[in-house]
Parts: sequence; structure tokens; C-alpha cells
Amino acid sequence: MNTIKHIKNRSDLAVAGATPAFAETLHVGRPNIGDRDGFLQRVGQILDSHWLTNHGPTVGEFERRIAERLGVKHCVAMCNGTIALEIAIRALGLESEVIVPSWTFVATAHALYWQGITPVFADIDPRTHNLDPDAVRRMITPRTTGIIGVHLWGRAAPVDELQAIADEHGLKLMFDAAHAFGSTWRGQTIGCFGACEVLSFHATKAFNTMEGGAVVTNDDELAEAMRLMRNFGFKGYDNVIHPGTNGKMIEVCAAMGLANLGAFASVVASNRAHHAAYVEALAGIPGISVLNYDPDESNSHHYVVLEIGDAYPATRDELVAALQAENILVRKYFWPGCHGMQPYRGLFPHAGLMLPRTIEVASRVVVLPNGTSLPDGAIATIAAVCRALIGA
Ligand code: T4K
Repeated sequence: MNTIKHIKNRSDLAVAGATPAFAETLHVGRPNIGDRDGFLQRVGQILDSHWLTNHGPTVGEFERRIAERLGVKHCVAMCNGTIALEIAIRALGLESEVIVPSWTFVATAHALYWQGITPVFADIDPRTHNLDPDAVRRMITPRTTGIIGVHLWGRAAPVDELQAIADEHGLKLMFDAAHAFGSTWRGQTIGCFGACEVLSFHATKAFNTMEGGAVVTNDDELAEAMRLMRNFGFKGYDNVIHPGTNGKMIEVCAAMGLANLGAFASVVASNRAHHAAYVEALAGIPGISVLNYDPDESNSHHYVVLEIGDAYPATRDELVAALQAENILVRKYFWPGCHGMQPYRGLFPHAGLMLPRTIEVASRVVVLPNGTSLPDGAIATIAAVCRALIGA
């Protein structure tokens, strides 16, 4: 058992209702394994067919099912969400400067910078953790070519306001919807907003293909360009008509996706129940609040996000250390914000001056474990550690 550095009296934990420290580390992002038998059966068929990648039938079926589910014309499946972002950015013709939140996973910014485009960080609304439209307006320059909104934690970015800004200034708008599979905004499925939306199906996501991603769009030309780009620019054999890369999803990943699609509703139900149980277990602890999800919208409830306010007598980092000492590997996603990470910290040392609310939120957030493999007693133990640390 790990030594607890911040909780002096271990009996505090027992009194507060904790089970003993977990033998196996609890992770944020423990993958959901859906229909295991269905997956293995499909893998058998893939091996029998000797067709492992390059636009195989499983990827084709996966793309059709995702497009159908999201109500979009095109799903272009990719090897991961980051390559999907890069290809979407290139296919849209973004260049020079693009406005993004700093409060996101660093892949959003890297996908631009990797292609020689400057990510310009705009501040967020601290209530939603999503881009603040007024902050976006403040960051527009003559070099701005686009905006990438992020639906953080699967909660919709301010879609209408960002579209209005984009229209007013002649900018392209796309969304990083890596967290938003299964989310809606005003009852409409996320996936159909902006010029295109980018999904991640990484193992740690509510819905996963092990590694994987996709760009979804209603734009025929854009979809065609992205299909070429993900396959080196080939149009038929021996005929390259476009610069490209290798962004293809493989058959086994698509098989995992198809197996997980059938299980997605039960994953969401389990996440939702855990989320409610966390809210109940953490209620009444001074300074701790759990980010809520709009009951009128769908959300995978995958992310259980705590904010540690001033009324909590310990610091956020002390709480993280106390939980980690109990083998509960909670995360400070996405501290310190992209602007505080390299290369951006070195390139734009004063970016933080424009991001006071990002900095504030980044200092308060802790993300807790969720998912179908969350063991019994985990939520009670996490709440007990939160209380015991402050002697509550
Ligand atoms: N945009 C946004 C807003 C994103 O959040 C992401 C990805 C992207 C774009 C890019 O999409 P991808 O290119 O990844 O498809 C993880 C994920 O790797 C990343 O996909 C995700 N966002 C991000 C939020 O989380 P790390 O660096 O935190 O991963 P890591 O290795 O620390 O794993 C997280 C936890 O999950 C660990 O505690 C271990 C556990 N884990 C992980 C894997 C892979 C398992 O228990 N089993 C596993 O198989 O980035």
C-alpha cells in the first residue's frame, strides 16, 4: 500500500467510509471494452479475409454507421484524432493564424503548429470551459484564417456565436469534437456543425476504436479532398493527384468501433450513474463542485470534472497527491493549458496575459476516473479522501 503523505491519520479514511487502497491503480481513461465476443469474431473474419487495411469492408461499414448515427453525409475515418485534425485543417486551407482555446488537449494546438500555422489562444467562459466569443473577437487579426472550437468535456462550444463571428470576418470554422461523440446541442447531434467536426476514438474515450478518429462533414468536396489526403493523394492505382499522408484507419480498429457501437448506450448509462453518484458523494464538501451536464442535452458523461475552489482548505495539488497516494490516478487535464506547454510557452511568453480565466480554471480542475470498469467502492473512497484530507 502506498504511503499517504497528506493524510496524517489513516483512521480518518476508515471513518469517512473508504475501502482500503486499491491493489490496482484506478485510471482516468480506463478503456471501455464493449462486445468482446463480437469484436473477436470480426477480427477472425478480418484475418481470414487477408484484408487488413486500405479501405477494407470493415472501415467502410464503420464509416456508414457513424455517418448514419450522427446524421451527416460523410464520415472519413482516420488512424487517430490528431491526424484527422491535421487533415481537416489542411483540407480547409487554413493558414497563418487560427484561433483556438488554450484550455484543451495539446493536440488541438499541435495540429496547427505542426503545419506551420500559429495557434492563437483565446480565453474561455469559466462556467462552460468553452471558448468565450468575445475573447475570440479580441484575437482576430488580418492574418486570421479560421477558428477551431472545442466541445470540451463533450459540452457544446458556442456554435452559433462562433459561426456568426466566422461569417462576419470571412473565416473558416471547424470543431474539435474529440470529447463529443454522443453529445447533442439544442437536440442536434454534434458532428454537423461548422465546415466539419473532428472526432477521436482513442482508447481513453467513451467510445473507442483503440486508436482512431474521423472527420465528419456534409461538404462533398471537403470529404473528397480528405479521402485523398489520408491515402497519399492517390486516386486509383498509380495516380497521385494531391499531396497526402497516411491517415487510414485499419480494419481491426473499425471492428473494435463496430463492437463498441452496440455497447455505447450501456456505457453512457453507467457513466451517467457514476456521475450522479459522485455528485451525491461529494455533496457538502466545502469548495468542491462537480461540473454538471445539461439535462436537456445528450452527453456521454465520460468526464467527471471537479473544481476545487478557495473554500476547500487544501490546494488542488495536495488533493491530487492524496488521491494518487491511494492508487487513484486522477488527472489535472488540461493543466496548465496549451499556452503553458512547449513550444508555445517559449514562443508566446506573454500569452497568459490574455487568458486569465483559462489560468484560473486550470488551477482548479481535477478529472476523476469513470467508465464501465470503475470498481465498487471507488466513488466512496474518492469522496472519503477528499474529506479526510481536510479533516471533514
Ligand atoms: N482533441 C482533444 C480535445 C483531445 O482530448 C484529444 C485526445 C485529441 C484532440 C487527439 O485525439 P487522438 O489523436 O488522441 O485520437 C489521453 C489520450 O491519449 C488522448 O487521446 C486524449 N485526448 C487525452 C485527453 O488523454 P494522455 O497523455 O493523458 O494519455 P495517458 O497515456 O496518460 O492515458 C490516460 C490514462 O488512461 C492513464 O492513466 C492510463 C489509462 N489507460 C490508457 C490507455 C491508452 C489505460 O488504462 N489503458 C489504455 O489502453 O492522453
